[in-house]
Amino acid sequence: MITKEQIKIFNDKISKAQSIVLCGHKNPDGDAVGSVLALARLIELNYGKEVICMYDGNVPDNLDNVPLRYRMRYYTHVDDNIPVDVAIVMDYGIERNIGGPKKFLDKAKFIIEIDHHINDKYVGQLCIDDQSAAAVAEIIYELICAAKWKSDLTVWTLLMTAIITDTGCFKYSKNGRVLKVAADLVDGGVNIQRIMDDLANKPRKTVITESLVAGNAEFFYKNKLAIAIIDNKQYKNLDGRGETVLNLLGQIHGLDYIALLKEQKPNQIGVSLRGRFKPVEQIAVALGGGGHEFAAGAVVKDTLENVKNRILELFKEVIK
Ligand SMILES: [Mn+2]
Repeated sequence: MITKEQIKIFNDKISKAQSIVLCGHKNPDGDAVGSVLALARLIELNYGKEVICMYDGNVPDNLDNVPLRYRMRYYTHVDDNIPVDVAIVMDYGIERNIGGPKKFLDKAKFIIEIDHHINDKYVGQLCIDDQSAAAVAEIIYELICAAKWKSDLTVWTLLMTAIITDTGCFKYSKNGRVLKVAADLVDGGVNIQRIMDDLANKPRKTVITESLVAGNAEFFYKNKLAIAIIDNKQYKNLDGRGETVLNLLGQIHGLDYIALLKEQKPNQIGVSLRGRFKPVEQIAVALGGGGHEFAAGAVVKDTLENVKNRILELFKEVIK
């Protein structure tokens, strides 16, 4: 629930600001990019102010066709010396996830955060947070309604892109609210099919790597567990987190668990775990990570072989 007081502060700070920067988390996903660009456009439409949108890490190729994508600037390409009256940080969760743009927050006179994660500490002085939202885009939509902002099809398309990516195409909707927002956006002219087609955009080497990795998966414990491995050479061809490999293997009848091991660097393995109606979070926690009940992960500083063996052991306990 967005309060009148929050809107008043937002209004005040943005109206007076000469220089505004926006960012999401490092390696921004559809929600971070979509929400940043949507809010940038909203501020320009409603306050007549230009803002700077920045990011750290990589923007995945599947977001190439997002409206206003060109507005996202790598943070080192933004002049260090610019004054910052207001910084708005979205979808960040924990401070460490902000990455390079943090230095622009550090010198901002005022920070606004808009988030749907659990925050370890709040970086914002104005916090428009809602953990029951399925995406930050849902909060932005509520902001549009509550503040009675002017909006347009570009904003709505960005919000829908964010919602579709963050909810895994509505799979992870936490409640009906996100579907109501989506319904409003469709009635406003958003074309879901067009957005989905635009999101299906990867380099050939990525698709070939993903299919090879899925094809080489190994199966354990009466085919209840699949382990797929992306070595360091293949990792460089990957775009995003290898979600496609998990989705492909996740269709196998009778399979309960999937572990995807990504050799990000020698001795640094990113682990993605999925359970089909079976919890995997505790295994991620045992590996020093975390996540959600059926989708979790960790980054383990060890060799591929050791991490694989550790995962086999952990699952052995679970699959009896
Ligand atoms: Mn998000």
